[in-house]
Amino acid sequence: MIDRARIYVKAGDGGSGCNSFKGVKFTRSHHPDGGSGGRGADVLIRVDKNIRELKEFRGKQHFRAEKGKDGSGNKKKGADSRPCIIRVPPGTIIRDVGNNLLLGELTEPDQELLAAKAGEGGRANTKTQAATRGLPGEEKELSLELKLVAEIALIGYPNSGKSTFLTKISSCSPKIAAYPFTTTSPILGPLELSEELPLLTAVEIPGLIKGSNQGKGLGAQFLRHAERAKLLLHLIDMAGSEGRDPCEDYHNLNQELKDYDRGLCAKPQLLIANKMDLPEAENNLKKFSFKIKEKIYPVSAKGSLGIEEVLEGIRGLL
Ligand SMILES: Nc1nc2c(ncn2[C@@H]2O[C@H](COP(=O)(O)OP(=O)(O)OP(=O)(O)O)[C@@H](O)[C@H]2O)c(=O)[nH]1
Ligand SMILES: [Mg+2]
Repeated sequence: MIDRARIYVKAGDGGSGCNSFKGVKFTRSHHPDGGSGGRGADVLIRVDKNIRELKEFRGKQHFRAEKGKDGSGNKKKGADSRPCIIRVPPGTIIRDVGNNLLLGELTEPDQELLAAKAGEGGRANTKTQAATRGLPGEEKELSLELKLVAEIALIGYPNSGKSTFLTKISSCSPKIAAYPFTTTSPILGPLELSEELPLLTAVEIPGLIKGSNQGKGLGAQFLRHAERAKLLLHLIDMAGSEGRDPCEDYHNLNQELKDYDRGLCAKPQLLIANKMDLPEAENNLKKFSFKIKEKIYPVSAKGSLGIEEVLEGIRGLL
């Protein structure tokens, strides 16, 4: 997933004002009749909810907006130019590389930011003054960073059943397989909790294991996409597949959240004990709930058991 990009933007310069004089009939005098220059085009950054990542900026990094049209005789003003619009996914953070200033965060559909301001058009000539050139448009180097907009983030060890669970609560169909790191970039799924509530989004965060913050597995690179979440769904493989211990998994993952920091470990968590259809799970759950005094939702994502209770829990917490 491409979730960072750097682009260069240049707003349009203003068009030049026109130097022109018109003779007055039956006299030797002349009146100025130049037109002023048109305004250049702004560079706007706008959210397009159909875009999911910053991929297209790999191929195109330079955006130059059009210059304003020059003025002409007969007091004809040059036309203003139309803005150059750069489309980005919801959740894009825009910074000016030159001074490292945050220009804005765009999260809502069609939200817009003025990235570079156009130059005004030049003045037309007067009796005493010559016409002027248009002003230059701003130019900047910008960094774009994507932090997905999702109210709910699914976290858990590889193979704990995050993708399987996501297919049961939302209408998306990620790849599911019995090997770790099947999901290699965050997956978004729309989630309708009830007809009265707005449509929510859930995101599967891939590749968290002990040491993710030191770059193990896929590293903690994708945890950024859980930062906007209001709620974390923490999936634990209660069957302890591949000889793992569910209690250790739980503590290790929470340690990774603490090490990553940025408020993630303070977010409310809903604990989901998955794979309860497997024989080892029942006994493991007993041991687990003896050690960890939190509310636990026993689930079989594969067998579609316990899903409604989790949705009820989400409704309660949100
Ligand atoms: N028995 C059983 N198997 C499950 C259950 N949920 C998931 N699985 C299986 O566990 C394996 C991993 O499932 P995924 O949904 O791909 O797990 P994941 O957490 O998304 O895995 P990564 O994307 O690799 O991190 C698959 O073979 C699933 O069929 C469950 O409730 N019961
Ligand atoms: Mg997955």
